[in-house]
Formats: sequence, structure tokens, C-alpha cells
Amino acid sequence: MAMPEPAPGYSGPRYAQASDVNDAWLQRLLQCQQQGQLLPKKDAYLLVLDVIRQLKSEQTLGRIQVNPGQKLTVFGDIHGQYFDFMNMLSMTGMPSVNTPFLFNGDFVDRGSWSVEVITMIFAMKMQNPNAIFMNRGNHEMLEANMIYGFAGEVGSKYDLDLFNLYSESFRNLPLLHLVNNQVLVVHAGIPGPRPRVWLPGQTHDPEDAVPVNLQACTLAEIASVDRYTELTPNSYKDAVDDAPRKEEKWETDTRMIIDFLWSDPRGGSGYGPSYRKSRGVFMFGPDVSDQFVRENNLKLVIRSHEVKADGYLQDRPHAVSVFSAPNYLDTGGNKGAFLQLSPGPDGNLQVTPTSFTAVPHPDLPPMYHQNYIAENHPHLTRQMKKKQAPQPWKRVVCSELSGVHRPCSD
Ligand SMILES: [Mn+2]
Repeated sequence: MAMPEPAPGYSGPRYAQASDVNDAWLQRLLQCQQQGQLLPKKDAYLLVLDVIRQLKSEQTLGRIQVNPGQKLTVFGDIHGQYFDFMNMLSMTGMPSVNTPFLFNGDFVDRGSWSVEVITMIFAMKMQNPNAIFMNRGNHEMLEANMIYGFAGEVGSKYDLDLFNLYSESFRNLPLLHLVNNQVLVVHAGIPGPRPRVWLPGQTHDPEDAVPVNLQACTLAEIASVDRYTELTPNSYKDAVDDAPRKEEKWETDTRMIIDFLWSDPRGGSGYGPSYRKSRGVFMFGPDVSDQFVRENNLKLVIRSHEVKADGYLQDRPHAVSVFSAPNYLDTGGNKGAFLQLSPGPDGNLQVTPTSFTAVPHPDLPPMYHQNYIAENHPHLTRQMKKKQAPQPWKRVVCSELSGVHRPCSD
């Protein structure tokens, strides 16, 4: 494929292969992107292609070992907030084998510098694949990227062929990482009810529950999930059991992927319907996470996916949430946080949270590039419009596009 060379005045780093990336290279990329300069298109393609190859060699359930003296930093949702991301890097320092990073999904969408965030993460990944780990979030997904800004941003800053390559990289992302066989890190939550019943008329009342499973899903079952997929608008409701039946392997996998990308904890016991998305997305009670942690000999589940006032929240003994996008959507008023895991004297991982507030960014609103798709590739949004057309009074789409849709969670 013939690719243009960068403009004559380009003074930033070049990427042709992984060995090009070193600490100085990353610092130059950080500064260039801060000043509005992007990695050249040709280089961006080569970087994403290398990341795809790397991710294909990784597992659905990745494993990380943190030895005494080493420290793993876990980041929650970043959502294209590049300036806050840079601020976090100034607090954590850059990744290394002794100070690895785990990005727990939702790197992109919403914020208007998703390209800068993902380029930085991917470049760090290629510098040292054993110092950077990533889990897929519900925004590393084609459907979400078409609606919440990333597709439009890549189209506007590069082109949509590169967006297709990003989507391919997202389909290859691991879904979870297990740290020292003690702490499981996943974007949203743990597996849902079996059978996957959706009670007619079940309310959000915490007393109204599908009971906890007889046995928790095992880590071996989770590790066997074929993660290479793209969820569609029908995936969620199609994953519900309307009548008891034998499920195929791909169905079992789809159900778990939905839970890993979309579920949330809830106050009541058992399982209940989520406020998100559609029929087929569940919330899990403290008894569910207790059972999961106990039967899998874990100490803790770390998840992200929800805004928290201090950027993190441990609201039950065996689960903690971390969210790294402060003042989310420029209106959240929340702090961001990251967690750092290091083995204590007893060998157990100690979790240390750091909260921080938002830093200033250039005057661009969230999802600034969203309209690029509607304006330049209207056929790509036809299906969405058709879906909405019979209900012109229903303004949900407008609020989604303007970024005020469900600001309390992601
Ligand atoms: Mn999320």
C-alpha cells in the first residue's frame, strides 16, 4: 500500500518497526501530540499492524507476575482525555518491566484526543510488550466507536481504513488479566447467571434477584473464551435463555464477553437487570463476587466502567472500581484515580490508590469529531437512523450524540 510521507515540516518521531521506540521517542511523541502534531499516517498504520500481531499472540486471560520491588499500575477508563493521561504519566513515570502498566479498557471514545491516547499506549506496548498490558472495554467496540466519537476522530485525523485496523486490534485485546494468581482485573465485571434467565418484570429493586449460581465460573472456563468477536446490537438479548437448552461454545463465550465488557456491581444480592444497553446485561451482588473470589482462590476483583467521585471505590470486600478520567465529559466533577499493586511482606498484593483532579485541555468539547461520520459517510449511520425513524419523538439519539447520555457511567 502506497502511503504518503509526512509533510516536509514534520519534526516528530517516526515509526517503522518496534525497535524504533525508546524512551526519548516516547517523550517526543508525548510533546508532539500535546502540540497537536500526529504520528504520520504511514507510521500509524505500521504501529497498529504491529500491535495486532502482538495481541494475537496474547491470551484471553493474561497473566502478570509482580515480584517484590516491582509495582503494577492499573488504569481505569481514560476515554480520550489525553491531557489528563499525560498528567497521570507525570505521576506514575513511564512503564518498564519493573513498573508495568495495565490499561483496563475504554481508552477511546468520548474525549476528543482518543487517537493521541491510543497511539501513546500502542507505542509503549511495542517498546516493551511485557511492560504494557491491555484489557478490552465496551468502548473498544465497533458499535460504540461509531456513536461515541472514535470512528469520527480517526476518520478526521487519518482515514477510516486506519479505523478498521484499530477495530481489528480491539477484537484481539485480552479480556482479563490475573495478577500473581490473586487479583483479577476486568473492565466491567464477572460472569452472569446460569442459566441466563431474564425474569419477566424483574425490577431494579435489590430484593428482586436472580439467585447466585450454584458454582462460580472457573478461571479455566474464562481462559477458554474465544475473544475474537464484535458484539452487535442483538447480541445482548440473543444471549438470554428463554427456555432451558444446551448452549453452543460460541454462545457461552458471547455471554461471558458481554459480562466482562458491560456488567456492574449492585447493592442487592444475586443478579439483577442492568440500567445499561438492553435486555441481557446484568448486575451482580456482593454474594456473587464473594463466591467468585472464594471458589477461584482470589483476593480481589478490580474493575472499571463506572465514574466514581474519588476515581476509585471499594464498596465490598472483594471488589474495587477504578476510573481514570477526571471531570468526565468536562462535566462530571469527579476525580480520576489509578491503583498500584505491589507484594507486601506477606506476599499478598497491596493496593494503593492515587486520586487526582482534571488538568486544563485545549478548547474542544467531548466527541468533537463525532459529526465526521454523519457528514462524510452517511451510509454508515443509516442503520442507526432507520432504527430511530419510527419514533421521531424519541430524542435519545440526540442526547447520545451531544454527549449528555448517561454521564454517570461508562
Ligand atoms: Mn465502560
